[in-house]
Amino acid sequence: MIRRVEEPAVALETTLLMHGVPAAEAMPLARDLARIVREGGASPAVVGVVRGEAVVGMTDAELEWMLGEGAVPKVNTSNLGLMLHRKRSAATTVSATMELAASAGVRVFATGGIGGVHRGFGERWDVSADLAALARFPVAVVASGVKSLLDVESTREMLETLGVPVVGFRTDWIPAFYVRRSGARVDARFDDARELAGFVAAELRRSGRGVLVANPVEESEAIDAERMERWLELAEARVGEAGRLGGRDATPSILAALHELSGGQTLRTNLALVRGNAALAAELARHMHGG
Ligand code: PSU
Ligand code: MN
Repeated sequence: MIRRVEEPAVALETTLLMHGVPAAEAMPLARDLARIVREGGASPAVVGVVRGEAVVGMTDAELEWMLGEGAVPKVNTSNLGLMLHRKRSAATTVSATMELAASAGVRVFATGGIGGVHRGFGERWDVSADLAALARFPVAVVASGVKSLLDVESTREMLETLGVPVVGFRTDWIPAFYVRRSGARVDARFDDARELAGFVAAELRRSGRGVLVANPVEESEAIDAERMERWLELAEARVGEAGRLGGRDATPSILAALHELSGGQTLRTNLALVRGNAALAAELARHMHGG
């Protein structure tokens, strides 16, 4: 593994850049996130697999190369090792990013939303490896909760089963990505970043597991719940049966359909929430490092 980062550090994932936003937005977003993390007093560490090498702290050149490749697959903890073995390149999801961040000693990670329990899991099991990773790797994941295309309540239950604390930053509710609140509650609310950092540092050390820090998108960029539900129905219909039932390609195709259907609103909200998470993650990393 290549580790190219100084503490306090904030890990950033490549799947979000490669598969979560339109290609034209990826590099500008990456640069923006890096700037936000630096302004928050921490160093950005983009995580990915570059030609068979796991990298924590990708260079701009490596990232530009990867984003230009087009056909780089997303990997989770199950196929990360295979990509290394076969000397391939891959974009890391939350689970694979957590694993690599943990082995590099990076304790804070900012993303958009985590994967979770898909709707319809009673018919066919599709639960993101992100949940198991939260129970395995001592990394705090700052995210705007769970994508609304998932079953948020079931995801919340599963996190509890796995023993993963879910804490809200200035909220009592787990956000549903574009929407500021779902019907599921956090375990505890923190209003002060320094106090939250104190809990996170102690909890990672104590439990050896992860923590989910739920940070809702700023109010001015949030999407109303009913409107979101309508767009989601349309997007799922467009993507079709394969998309609805899940699989690794479900998320990227539904997100792309949503961006189009909403006239770009979901994309604007998506970008805003990731930026907000990067800012909070940097603040946490700084406090956790004694700053
Ligand atoms: N949420 C988004 N955009 C994304 C993802 C989540 O808004 O691109 C990515 C993250 O990398 C997350 C992954 O870890 O999707 C989950 O995929 P799956 O359901 O296949 O585990
Ligand atoms: Mn899945």
